[in-house]
Amino acid sequence: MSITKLLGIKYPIFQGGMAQIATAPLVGAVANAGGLGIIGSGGFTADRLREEIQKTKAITDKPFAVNLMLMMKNIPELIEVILEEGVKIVTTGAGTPAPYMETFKENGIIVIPVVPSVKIAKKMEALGVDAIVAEGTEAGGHVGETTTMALLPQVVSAVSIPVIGAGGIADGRGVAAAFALGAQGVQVGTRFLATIECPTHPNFKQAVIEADDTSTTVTGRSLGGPVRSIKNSMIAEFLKLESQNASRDELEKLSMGSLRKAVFEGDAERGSIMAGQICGLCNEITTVEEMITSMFNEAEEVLNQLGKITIVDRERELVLV
Ligand code: TUI
Repeated sequence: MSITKLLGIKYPIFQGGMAQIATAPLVGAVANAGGLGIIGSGGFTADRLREEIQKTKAITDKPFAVNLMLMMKNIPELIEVILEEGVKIVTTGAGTPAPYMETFKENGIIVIPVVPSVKIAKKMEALGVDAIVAEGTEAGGHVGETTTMALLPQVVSAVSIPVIGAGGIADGRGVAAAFALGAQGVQVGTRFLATIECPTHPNFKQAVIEADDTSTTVTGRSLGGPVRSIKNSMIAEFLKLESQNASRDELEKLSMGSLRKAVFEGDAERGSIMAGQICGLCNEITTVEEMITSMFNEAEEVLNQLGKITIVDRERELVLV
């Protein structure tokens, strides 16, 4: 079954479950535009998640999902809320959903983990998940080391469940490329940061719009949790401390609360503006609907054009003989 049929959506696009950002206004808009909106529950209490689910239901009657950031300690409480509210699609990140699979399956929940490697993709398939998001290191936030270009076809070859491509996709060309590599859909985060419905401080959006292809970097490798964000004075300080082998305590003190500082206070210098390498293509703010429809119109155009291209000159041998 196609991923769109399985999930009851029109366009095969997931909106990444970005912590503190992917809340009701964005999720509801994506669902109404025909994509899969995903509430980012990272940093939420159970009550806050319930509130966001109810607000989303007030905006849309279309399916939507909740992302569980598995480094969080309150996952069992968040799952209780997901069950009580009847949410039927869960994506996971930053860990394994193994301890919760039985609960998910007993309750008919579709489980789609985000993975950064072939090894983890295979492990997830063996758990009985329904599909996989293969996320390359171009993505924003918590990332692995392999690029989307290399990761996606390797994951597609390694598993027999549907694969969604993520990391570095912001327009129709990226969608077409992901399909060429064997994906059945795409997950997009950064491009949604430059939408009207994205509920971040205007300074956060501006930083994304102004960024180019070299504006992001990865911090936190020394802590075993690499995170991609737009360079600023806090990130420069973090990298300097890491190069001096600073302690975990010192590094965590610097980054504590920095995502909220960027998202809500608009502090573009001391806050953490998590975004992917494709931010250089996110140059104007549009509505979510405009974004999704133009992305898929362009993807169809690109794929049609590619169908007309001659790559191998089959007459060449004849001409030469
Ligand atoms: O999770 C993400 N991206 C995120 S989470 C996040 S919240 C955060 N806030 C502050 C500091 C750090 C994080 C921001 N961005 N993407 C999905 C993703 N999952 N990327 C990598 C993974 C992953 C990593 C290891 C998935 C599974 C895994 O291991 C599973 C296993 O079985 O070992």
